Amino acid sequence: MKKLSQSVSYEVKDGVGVLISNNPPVNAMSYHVRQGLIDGLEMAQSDENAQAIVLHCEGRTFFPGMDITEFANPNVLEAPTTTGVIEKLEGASKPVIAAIHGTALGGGFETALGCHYRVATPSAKLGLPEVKLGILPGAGGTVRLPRVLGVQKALEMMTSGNPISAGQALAGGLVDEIVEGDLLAGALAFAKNVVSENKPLVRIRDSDDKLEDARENRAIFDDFRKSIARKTRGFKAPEAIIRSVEGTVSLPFDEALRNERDLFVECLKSPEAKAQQYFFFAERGARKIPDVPKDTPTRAIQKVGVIGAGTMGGGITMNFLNREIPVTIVETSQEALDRGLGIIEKNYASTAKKGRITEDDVKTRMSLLTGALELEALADVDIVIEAVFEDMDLKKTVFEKIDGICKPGCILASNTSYLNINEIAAMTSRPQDVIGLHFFSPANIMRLLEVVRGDETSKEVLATCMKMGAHIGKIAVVVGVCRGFVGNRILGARMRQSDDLLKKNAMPKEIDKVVFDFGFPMGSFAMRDLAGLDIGWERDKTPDKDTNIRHQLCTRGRLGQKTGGGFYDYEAGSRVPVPNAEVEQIILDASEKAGVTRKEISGEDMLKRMVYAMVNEAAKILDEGIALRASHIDVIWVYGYGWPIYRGGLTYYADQIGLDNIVADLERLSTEYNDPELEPAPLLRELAKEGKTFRDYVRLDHLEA
Ligand code: T1G
Ligand code: NAD
Repeated sequence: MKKLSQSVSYEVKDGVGVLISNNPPVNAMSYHVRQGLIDGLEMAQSDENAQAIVLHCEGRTFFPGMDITEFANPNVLEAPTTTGVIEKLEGASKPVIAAIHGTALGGGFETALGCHYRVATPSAKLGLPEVKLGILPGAGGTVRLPRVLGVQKALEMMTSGNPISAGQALAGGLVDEIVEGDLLAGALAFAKNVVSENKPLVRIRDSDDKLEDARENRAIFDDFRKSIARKTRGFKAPEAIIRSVEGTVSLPFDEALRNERDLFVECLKSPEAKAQQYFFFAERGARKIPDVPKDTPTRAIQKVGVIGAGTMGGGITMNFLNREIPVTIVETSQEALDRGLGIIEKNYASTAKKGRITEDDVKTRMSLLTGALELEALADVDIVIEAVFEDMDLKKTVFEKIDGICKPGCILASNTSYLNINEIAAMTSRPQDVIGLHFFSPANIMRLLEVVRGDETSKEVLATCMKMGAHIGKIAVVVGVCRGFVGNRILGARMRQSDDLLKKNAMPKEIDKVVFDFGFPMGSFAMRDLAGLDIGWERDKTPDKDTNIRHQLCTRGRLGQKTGGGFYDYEAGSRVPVPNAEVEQIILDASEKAGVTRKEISGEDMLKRMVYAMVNEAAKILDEGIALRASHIDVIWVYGYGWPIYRGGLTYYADQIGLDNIVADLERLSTEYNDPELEPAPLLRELAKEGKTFRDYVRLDHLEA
């Protein structure tokens, strides 16, 4: 075995030259990997003992693409490049076979497409996820993939960025053989067969019959643009992918490669790409808790108990059934239980109808679900997740009861949106086993999970819940105890600004347009119509009824989409918000009764009031240690509240604007609108004064060593 670089080595096995990469943790194609491959290919080419060449990666996966940590390097585009590696592969005079396991992604998949043949394990995944990093495949993916899959499928794969299975790749002609058992042995056998049967060196660049359809029907591109317009609003990379594939169809191969390269460089330099690459690492950073080491013991979660089969209880339950973990769900009445179980079954049935799961899956999952009317049914579960009404007394009663029922070591979790986990934990004899698990609605879809760490919550319980969260497909982020934790607390800051803007300056459609144009899926008032205006509304307990617009709407039965109207009207079966003149009159009347003289405000200032109030709240949250890092706040808002990922996240966005600029604007807005809540938070002032960013800020002193 000859070591060619710190990560690549070469040896000959049975007349086949094997290039082996070993670059933990995931064989990212760092510069030393690329250099090693180029040197190795030259060696294998001239090695008489090697009739063929196999590309193999040790460790958990084949190349998952370029090393994203290198993107910040100014010389990232200089040799050795992935394109350079692929030119050598494709141009080799001996058959080159890629042996794929784990995830062949991005530049890794492009490298495989440069090989003459590809074999894969059954569990392998293949894809071009570059669009999720704000870029496009830059090593020939947009030029070679359409030549195999055709233009439509290739565009779908690259603009979604989602991987396909080995089986789908085989069916699509992207993989030549699925290898059961030992991958390298299978690849060597395949290589020797290519040699012994003198099979051709299949260069994808040489075939373009799959491009004919698009050549004859260029409308395919505009049709595709229209089909993804809503989903990719604000993203730059999807359009760059389409333009590159247009080049693939209209230009000779090498010119198409250059066209792709130019578009790649353009994207790589874009603020969107930098923001999305920041977010890639922010998401992975949120998995690490400074004072909870990776090897902290965790408990097995094999049986789950859920209390309350309402909106959240049902969705939470489905997450575990989806992973074939049995769940016992407890309700107060048979009627409520049947309703809850019925909704779960209906959801699965509609998912099966869409072909996303099979009828057998539905049967299996429903067979793992048990309904009960007594908390005693939860005596032997490993974790209980409480999702009863948002009422502190009720939750305290429930926790007091389950403390006496559940076995030692059972984790007691609450899905409360706002309430104090420490107070709830104090109702039990085992506060170290109490934690908040704040799912987001719909709980079986939304990926965010705020893991609320109580003062007594043990590291073992925390580590167990982080691991469990990942296992059920959630992005778990640790937060501290305060009202509304991180996500809802910051949402509150934005809502207070939008409410004040409504009362003094603008109508729902104007305020929502600002939020929508910024990149959120919908504005504040449309979002409240979706959730229901009556959540937390108590007719008799509402203060200032005359000037409280939500109260005025609810008393008129305008509870949101569910009643066909709230801040907006909704046609039957439509979710499109339509402004309503009566609502606007209610708003004007409320201003008048409140003695407010309404005045114009610019869209820019509306945005600054809402977003900078959120930034201000984020600074307070960091200062109080409720979030461990600013990037955690960004992960929460992207996955829980639709913050546009191509803006990186709330604190990342603030850093781009400059905290000193934000402090200056907050001071102006606070004075101009006489709003003390817009007074810059002490931490924000401090960071701005020191010319620092949120990314510079790390506070760990509130965590025991
Ligand atoms: N570069 C650098 N580090 C990477 C990396 C990469 N491509 N992929 C993963 N890591 C690190 C990650 O930060 C983490 O580090 C550790 O590996 C484990 O990852 C020309 C230019 C491969 C499916 O977008 O999707 O090729 O936190 O925790 O959940 O067209 O990582 O432990 O310190 O995510 O098992 C395109 C990105 C690049 C794939 C594994 N490729 N990676 O998931 O582990 S652009 C991608 C992933 C490109 C070309 C262009 C996933 C994974 P740490 P992990 P995982
Ligand atoms: P819901 O009203 O839809 O359901 C609550 C269910 O709890 C009802 O079916 C009720 O019968 C049942 N219940 C009440 N007392 C019970 C008891 N003692 N034992 C067993 N079941 C009991 O409410 P929801 O929207 O699902 O909210 C539940 C919890 O989740 C609340 O704490 C809420 O703040 C939180 N939450 C809600 C959302 C959301 O968007 N709805 C999001 C995150 C968190």
